[in-house]
Amino acid sequence: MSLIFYYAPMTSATRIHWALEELEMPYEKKKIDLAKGEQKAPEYLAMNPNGKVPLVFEDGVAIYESLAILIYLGERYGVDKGLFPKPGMERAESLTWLCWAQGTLADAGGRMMRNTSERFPEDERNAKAGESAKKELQTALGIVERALEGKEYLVGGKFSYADLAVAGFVPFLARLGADLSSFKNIQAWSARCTARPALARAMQG
Ligand SMILES: N[C@@H](CCC(=O)N[C@@H](CS)C(=O)NCC(=O)O)C(=O)O
Repeated sequence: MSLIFYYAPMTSATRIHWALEELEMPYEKKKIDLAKGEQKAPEYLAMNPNGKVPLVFEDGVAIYESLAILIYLGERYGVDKGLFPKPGMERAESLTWLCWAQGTLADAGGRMMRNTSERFPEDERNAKAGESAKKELQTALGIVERALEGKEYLVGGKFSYADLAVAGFVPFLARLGADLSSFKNIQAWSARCTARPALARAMQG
């Protein structure tokens, strides 16, 4: 077993946990206790100088940033398993969704959270920035809604890492206060994706 997955439950690592479970291949899990600061221990920082999860260590290389890990897993293992298209136009579509999920969708959600959530100090929150992030989030969700029109999944007619990359953020965004009520396609697709046994296994921690 050569792949080691460093994670903490209910964090950015959960999408990667889900992605690994979808592959149904052996890997070793190492839970990092964020509350104890294990992500800032020198031996961990030597692998990921950002001191964050997730991290995948394989063949002597530490791979961090969940987007990079998802692409790595997709390219190396996901093609054979039908989770990531081989190089070509469907691969390009998948990469678009993976990058868009992180750079546009989650970015708007993150800004909304930082500016509206009481978990962040009041003097660091900006109501106007929170409001415009919320609008951007609704616009972004509208893009997913239209992309799903007449389709069960985003790319190639079957579940893939493109769906995982986007749907993996939806429950978090809903908890944050994103309004999904008019997005019927997203609701049905998100329910399909999040009902997958691989996600249930990942959620066990
Ligand atoms: N851009 C990074 C974000 C990773 C991240 O923010 N991880 C958080 C958990 S959600 C973390 O490890 N926080 C611990 C810390 O900052 O000390 C990724 O996508 O992998």
